[in-house]
Amino acid sequence: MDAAENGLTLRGRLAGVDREYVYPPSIFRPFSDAVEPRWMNTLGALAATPALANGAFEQGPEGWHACYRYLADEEPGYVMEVREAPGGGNALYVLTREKGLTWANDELTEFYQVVAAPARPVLRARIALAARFKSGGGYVRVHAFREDRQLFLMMFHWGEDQYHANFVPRTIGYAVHGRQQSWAYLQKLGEKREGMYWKVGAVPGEWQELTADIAALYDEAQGQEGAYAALGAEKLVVVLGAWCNAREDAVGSAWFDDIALGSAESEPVRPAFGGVPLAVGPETFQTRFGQGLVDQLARERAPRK
Ligand SMILES: [Ca+2]
Repeated sequence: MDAAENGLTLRGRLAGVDREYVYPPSIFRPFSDAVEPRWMNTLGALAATPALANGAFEQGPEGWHACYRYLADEEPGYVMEVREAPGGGNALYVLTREKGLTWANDELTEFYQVVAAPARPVLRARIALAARFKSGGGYVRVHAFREDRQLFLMMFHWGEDQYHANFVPRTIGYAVHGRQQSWAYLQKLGEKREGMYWKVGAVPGEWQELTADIAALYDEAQGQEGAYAALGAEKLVVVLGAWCNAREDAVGSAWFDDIALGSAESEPVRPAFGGVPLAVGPETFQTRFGQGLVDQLARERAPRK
């Protein structure tokens, strides 16, 4: 690396290759705290905006934060772009795919906003799968905070083989707490009744609507009316993402559009995805994310006979 008045020159050489490569400055994308504030802050420390902005993506990615990732020139493993949607208008396209590297982990890619919690929040979103997922899927996630303390997390997700996704829970936990968490992070939240999970049946190529009355779902899950109001939630983090495992040809990809976070009207809103009601029961607190590593470690620790 050469430092000069007009900047740095970065030179690289592959092991065993004589020729040097000078990295052109154009390949370095600028990074600032505003691009991906989670690199410098815990999720709960981020300031909330008064309202969710640009939920229809007609102003491109404005108002949204995105994962900051290395993007290969060809066939990048991660895509998070606002594009012209199937059926017209702009929508967010998110893709995570496996890159065939032996050291790679399961991965996720996401867009998010931190918003002041409306009274009795209702989240609406339209979702269309770009293609059928394979050993992967996607989600809409909502984290609720009072000051910097996470009150709960809700995840409306689709896909397959959550069992082998060990780093997805860790990545989510890291963003919340700023330090390494267990692969059983989501399950542990469920045990404390702070993690709620709905597996929904997303159909490739079809726009489907998520209607989530956050307060009603929380009250029903906790079995107590007024439970949400008693939390004093101050801000919500709305996250749109796709994940996949480190398995051959694994992929998750989806379109997101018309994201809205409002207050419940006097008429109750029935929580649903694609017209199917979101059921609440003991399974709401359970998830398979991270279970593969939980089982593997239990086997390794079991006394040999
Ligand atoms: Ca749109």
